[in-house]
Order: sequence, then structure tokens, then C-alpha cells
Amino acid sequence: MLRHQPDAIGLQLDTEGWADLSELIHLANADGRNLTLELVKEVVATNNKKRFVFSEDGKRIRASQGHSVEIELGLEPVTPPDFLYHGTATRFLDSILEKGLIPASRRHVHLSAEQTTALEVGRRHGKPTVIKIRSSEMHSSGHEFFLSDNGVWLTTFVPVGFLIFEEV
Ligand code: HQG
Repeated sequence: MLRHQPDAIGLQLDTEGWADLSELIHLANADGRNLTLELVKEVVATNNKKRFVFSEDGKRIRASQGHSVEIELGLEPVTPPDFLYHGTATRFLDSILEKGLIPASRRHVHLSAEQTTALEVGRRHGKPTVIKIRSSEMHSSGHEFFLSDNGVWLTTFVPVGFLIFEEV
């Protein structure tokens, strides 16, 4: 609901992806889910990728990244490390070689600072492979990078020229 289908329960996300916490709980319960404030707090605290955050006043909640709905996270552009990694499935490689990395249904291409994390991301799609990205060079040539609250690197598009295909 916080990333892909807020409409399914009638939830409104604001332009930066925030949902009113009590509204989320109310609407989820109206949809037959047994969601409580305690459960939401537990998920925010213990989610393995820290996917969700509360606003400073604790009244709102949002996903830190991974949206397919149209929102603007409002993150400041930051300078990336020299290299970042993208995990994907081998069956996508031909298309990636042709078009570069595109966000598919999401708002951003997701990149990891660690090769091992990228490998896990790739595994979700099939036989995994990891592509190395010349992120520093990309940044120097004008591409913006963002770092989500939960440590995922985001950019809009990676042209083929910045991709390094190597065995892992
Ligand atoms: C691929 C998870 C063909 C891309 C992870 C990926 C991540 C292309 C798939 C987050 C392509 C999109 C995002 C091209 C890219 N041709 N395929 N030109 N360019 N692709 O799920 O990066 O667990 O939308 O390689 O940890 O896999 O949900 O993106 O395989 O951070 O929190 O198109 O999702 O986080 O798949 O994963 P996705 P992703 P959560």
C-alpha cells in the first residue's frame, strides 16, 4: 500500500509518499486486516531492510524507496562512491546491453554499495548476475544520485557506457 497500490484501500499518499498513520491503520482494518499501531511500530523497527520510516512527528509513515506510484522522495542529490552494483537476472542482459539500466515499473534504478547485496537482489529475478556501475564518472557527467533512508542508491537511468560486465 505504501509503494504500489494505495488506491486498493483508498489510501492517499502525499507528493513525497507519506501516508497518515492513523488513516493507514483505519483503512487497512476496513479492508479486513488486523493492523494495529503496535504492529506497524514493530514492522518499522524490525523490517530486515528498514523499508519503512515514520515522520519526525510520528504521525506519518512512508516507504524509503521502491515505489511504483508517482511520488518524489524529496532527497538531496549526493556524490556516489566510485563504483556501485546492480543485481539482475542473466536473462535481462541482452536488453540491458541494448537499453542500459531502466527503472522498469519503479521510479528509480536501484543500486547497492555492496556486491553481495546486489547478488541477493538479482537472485529475486532468476539466475543472478551483478553489473558494476562507473558511478563516479556518471555523476561527473551530470547524472544525479540519491541515497534512500535505508541505504539504497537511486538514479533515474544508467546508460550502457557506464556499465561494466564482469564475472562474480
Ligand atoms: C531489470 C528490492 C531488461 C533490472 C531490492 C531488474 C531493490 C532491465 C528489473 C529494489 C533493464 C526490475 C529494486 C533493461 C533494468 N532491460 N531488464 N534495459 N534495465 N532491468 O524489482 O532493482 O525488497 O523493479 O535489472 O532490494 O530488482 O522490494 O528492481 O531485474 O532495492 O525492498 O528490471 O527492490 O527491494 O526489477 O529491485 P525491480 P530491482 P525490496
